[in-house]
This record gives sequence, C-alpha cells and structure tokens, in this order.
Amino acid sequence: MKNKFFLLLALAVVSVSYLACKPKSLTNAVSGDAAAKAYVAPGQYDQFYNFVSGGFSGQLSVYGLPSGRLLRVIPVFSVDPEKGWGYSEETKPMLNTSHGFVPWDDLHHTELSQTNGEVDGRWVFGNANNTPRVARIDLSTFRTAEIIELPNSAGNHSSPFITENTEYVVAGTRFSVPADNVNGDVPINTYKQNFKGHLSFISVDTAGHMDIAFQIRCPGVNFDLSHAGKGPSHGWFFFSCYNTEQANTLLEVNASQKDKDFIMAVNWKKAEEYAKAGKGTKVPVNYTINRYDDKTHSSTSISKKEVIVLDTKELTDICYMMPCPKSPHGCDVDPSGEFIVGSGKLAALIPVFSFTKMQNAINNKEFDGVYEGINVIKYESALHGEVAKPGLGPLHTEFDGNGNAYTSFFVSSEVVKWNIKDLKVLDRASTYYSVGHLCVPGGDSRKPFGRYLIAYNKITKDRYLPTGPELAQSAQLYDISGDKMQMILDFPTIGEPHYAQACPAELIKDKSVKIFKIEENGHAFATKGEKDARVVREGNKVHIYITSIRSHFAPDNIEGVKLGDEVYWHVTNLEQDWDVPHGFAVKGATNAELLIMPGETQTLKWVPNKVGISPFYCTDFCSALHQEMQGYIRVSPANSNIPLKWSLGEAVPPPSGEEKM
Ligand code: K7E
Ligand code: CUA
Repeated sequence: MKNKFFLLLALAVVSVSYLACKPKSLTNAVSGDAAAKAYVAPGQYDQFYNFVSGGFSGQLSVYGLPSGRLLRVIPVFSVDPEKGWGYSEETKPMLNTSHGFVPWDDLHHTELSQTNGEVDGRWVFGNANNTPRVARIDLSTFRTAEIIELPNSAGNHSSPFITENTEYVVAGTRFSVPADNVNGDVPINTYKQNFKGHLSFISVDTAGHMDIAFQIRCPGVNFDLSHAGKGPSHGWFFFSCYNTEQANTLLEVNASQKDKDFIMAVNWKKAEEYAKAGKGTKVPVNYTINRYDDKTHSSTSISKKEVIVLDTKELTDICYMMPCPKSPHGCDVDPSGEFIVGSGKLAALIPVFSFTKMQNAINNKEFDGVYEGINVIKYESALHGEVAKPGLGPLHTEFDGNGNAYTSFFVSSEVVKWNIKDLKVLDRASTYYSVGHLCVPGGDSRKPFGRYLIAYNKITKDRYLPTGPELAQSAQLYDISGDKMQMILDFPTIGEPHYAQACPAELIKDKSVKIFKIEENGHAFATKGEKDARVVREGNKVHIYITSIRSHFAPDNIEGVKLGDEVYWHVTNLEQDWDVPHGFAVKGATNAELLIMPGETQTLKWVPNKVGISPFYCTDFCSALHQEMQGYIRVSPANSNIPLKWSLGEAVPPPSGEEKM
C-alpha cells in the first residue's frame, strides 16, 4: 500500500514541478501563420458551433470556431438572473426535483444528438452531477427544453452519452449509494453490502421527450465515463469503473490499490429485451420530468413514481467486465465502432480493446473469474493492443476520422496523437496547462469532421493577465489538418469546461428560430395587442396583462395595488422582429429581471413590501428611446380604497401655454 501511495505522490510532484517551471519554448509554441488560421473577419460567420460544458457554473456555453468567439451562455441547471431562468414563473418548474427547487448544479458533459451515428444538430444534452439529472437543449431556440431527474443515483457523471440514433441517453452513477426504496440509514462502512451502482437508460422520442426506460443495478463501484458502441458495436455500451476496491474512505489511496479496474461492457439491446419481457422489477421511486413548451411559453413538472430495474445478479448476460489499468477515466469508442479506448489515470500505457475480440471471448467463455456476479473477460482476450509510453495521466480520447486518436494527458500537460490500428505515437503537443477533455468536431461520432482539436485546460497560471486568486479556465485550439498539431488560439472559458462537442454551423444555423409568432402564443396570460392590456384582481392576486413594443409598455401607469398583494407581471413582447427582446425590471423585486423574446410572454412575481411609487423599466437597449421605456406603479396601504386603474398616455396634461395658441 505504501508503494502505491508513493506512486501517487510522485505523480503529484511531477505535475507540480511541471507547472512551476515555464516551458522554454513558450514563444515558439505558436508559429507565424497561426493568427490567420483562427481569424474570422468581422461580419463573417464561424465554421463550427462549439458546445462547451460550464462545469461548476451549471451552464453550457456556445463558442464559434475557429475564432473562439463566445456566442451565448445557455442556462441549464443553474438560475440565471440575466435571462430570468429559474426566476420567471414560467421557468421555475424547470429546476424542480424530488428534493424541491434546486438552483444550481455541476454540468460536465455535452453530447449532440445523432442519427445513424452522425451528429444531426437537433439537440445537445448535458448532465447534472450533483442532483442527478439530464437536460436536453433545443438547438432551434438554444434553450433548455427538458430536464429529467434520475432516481437511485448520486453524482451523475458517466452521462449523458447517447446511442447512435439517440434511442437512449445513458447515465451511470458516479457514487454508488443504497437504492432509493431501501432504508439508506446504514453505516457508511457497509458499502460492499448496501451500496449499488445504477445505470439509467433514458428513452428519447421523436419530439425529444425523455423518460427512463429501465435501469440496470450493478455492484457498488464508481462509474466514471462511458460511450455507446456504434456500427458493429451498436447495441453495446461501455462504462469505465474505478474504485472496484469498493472503498468508502480516503479513495485517493484506497481506490488506487488494484493494478486493474474495469471497463464494463453492457449489452443494452439484450437489457431492452429483458425489460420488455418483464424481467425487471418495478421499483417505487420519486423523480421529476420538467418540460418547456414553446407554444405556451411555460413549463410543467411531471412527478414519476416507478422505474423498471434489471439486476445484474440475476441477468448475467447483459454485463461483462474488461480489466483496464488503472483507475480508468475516459472510455471512448473509435468511429468504426471496433476499438474501445480506456484511459487509466494511473496507468503508464493506454489499452485499446477490440469489440470483435471481446465478442469472441464472451462466446468462448474466456473468463478470468467473476466480479460481484459479473463475468470478467481475460484482459488479453479482449485486448487489441497497448499504446506504449504515451504520457502521464491519460484522461480522454477523441478521433479525427482519419484513423487517428488524440488523448489528453493531465499530468504531463499534452495532447498525444496516435494511430488507432498500429498504436504508434505520431505527434505530441503541449497544453497550458493540465488538460482535461478534448473535442474534435463530431469527434465521438461515426463521422468526425476533423480539422480542429480543442483542449480544455484546468490551470492557466501565467497565460492571462492576473485576476486575483482565481484565474479563468481555458481552451486551446489546434489545427489538426496536417501531420503535426499546430496551436493557433487560446481563449478563456466560462466556468470550468469538461467535455465539449462541436459541429458544422450548417447543421444548425438555418434552423435557428428568429421570433415566436404572436398569433401562436398559447400562454394563459398572453396579451396579443395593446387593446387587451389590463389589470385584473383575484383576491390578493393582481394579474397585470402588459405588453412591450418599441418604446413603451402598455399600460405604463398602474394604481390600486395594495400591500399584501401578490403582483404577477405577465409581459408579452409584441415585436415580430429578430433580435428585439425587451427586458423588464421593477424596483424592489426580490428575484430578477425578465428578458422576453419577440412574441413571447414571461411572468415576474412581485410582492411589494413598501407603500409608494415603484418605477419599472426595460433593461435591454431596444431603440433610441429605450431610456423612455418605463412606467410607474403605485402601491397603497392594505386598507386603502384606491381603485384598480391602468393607462397609457392618458395622464399627461397638455403643456401649459399650448391651449392659448
Ligand atoms: Cu474528465 Cu467530469 Cu469528463 Cu472533467 S471529467 S476533465
Ligand atoms: Cu425595450 Cu429597451
């Protein structure tokens, strides 16, 4: 055990000392024509969209490539006062869970939807690590359209990876925990007996609606990452597992004991058959599905009570373990679907498994024992080969579609290019510093677009102007069209990026929604013209049906609201022009602003707690008279008898002197 501990210590020392000394050839790292390669002239579009997870920001950001321009930050799991996400009445249900409203999460991986294994530009999915959920973002609106919670899970890290026709979004739990329907009030050191790892297979219908088709109950380990098989291996899913030691404390030592952990291969077609044939158990659970509707401009939460669970203890032909050195993180499948790459964080080589050999090994029962009821395939039987001496601390691998793989090395801060068939290292490029995930456009699909590789770095140290104790995480763009990788751009990122995906702009840009048609607005509190603007009292609830158009609100003078009232500002943006949102803010609101898109209705709840006049105004500079886009609401004492009144343009007396003319 001591030896293992020192190995870890040595790796840590290597990484620290590496960071401490500046690489000598820093100025040479970028060569002469790099700027031209990343340059996109003002007014020109980028060639690719890049969807980058925000890590602990809980959001997803969209960049253009090759320029590195930040195009948009899409709120997903965290509230966003800028967009009213999680603050407007319409979006609050999107963050509902079985624990109630959850305002934050940790989004690690993005995955674009696929058809026949190719990126199709319909949706991008994201995972929530903390309170396990999966989100679907609609790429016609660039908005989060749906969020599903996952029961029996904790730390939804191995997610949201998809099958080649987006039949399923798959999620493996990082933390094994007691299942939700058993008494979880157990000693933590009963991990081996009581803790289980669940894999969730979330079905996605043609409209994009998600639900849990079934779960697979596995032994208690940590599932880290995963990828679907494709082509010949379609029907299988591969998960990296660490902590096969089943430790429950000091994992940095106790979960680094074994020389090999596992990649678990799951025959999901078989599991699907078993689920349909009733071989699973219906287990009582609580989970929530939240959906946003672009017609009603509102979201609803559905509460679900049951899930089908298949148990690997009983159904012994759905899961197989492939030994993988050592504490594997990334688990990546090449474009052909034949090769599975396991990246052992503590391994000095990269094992590449062959799907064909794995199938033969299963058929010929070339097993090397059983792990917690699951057959362990002989390492050599499934192995295609090993990449020798690739670097230190391999994490993730992407592919370029030309037979090459690119693996990130956290400890030695580099990207290494190698040939998938002969496993020869072809090139290496430094990253600054400590790279995590990589992204090649389409790089985990059957048809990568190649051309660029982006490294997402954890530590930037001296790369940017100092900004206090916290420095930006960073992306680095490499041109990979030649034999040698060439770094062409550095750009700081929002939050901490983990996985990212990219695809050609053509797949998305022409489908982008420009406005919501006002005549199709099905919101229960929509106001489709100024003549319908009004204020309605229902007990202590006051509904303000208010419209916005350049450059006024209707109404803009409101009286008769009293202390103790709950005021709902239902703002409909009557504009039917692209790129003309209006904002809405009212003094003393304890939530946020609204940002209302053309044709849309959004609602801000406001509970005034002071008597007096509160101004409200538009927050988004919409016209030359944006600063005139304002109004007043009068709040009277609870016992006052001021009647409800609203108006626009009436209260202005004629300017003195005008009558005389
Ligand atoms: Cu490697 Cu959470 Cu995908 Cu980050 S994980 S790097
Ligand atoms: Cu509307 Cu500014």
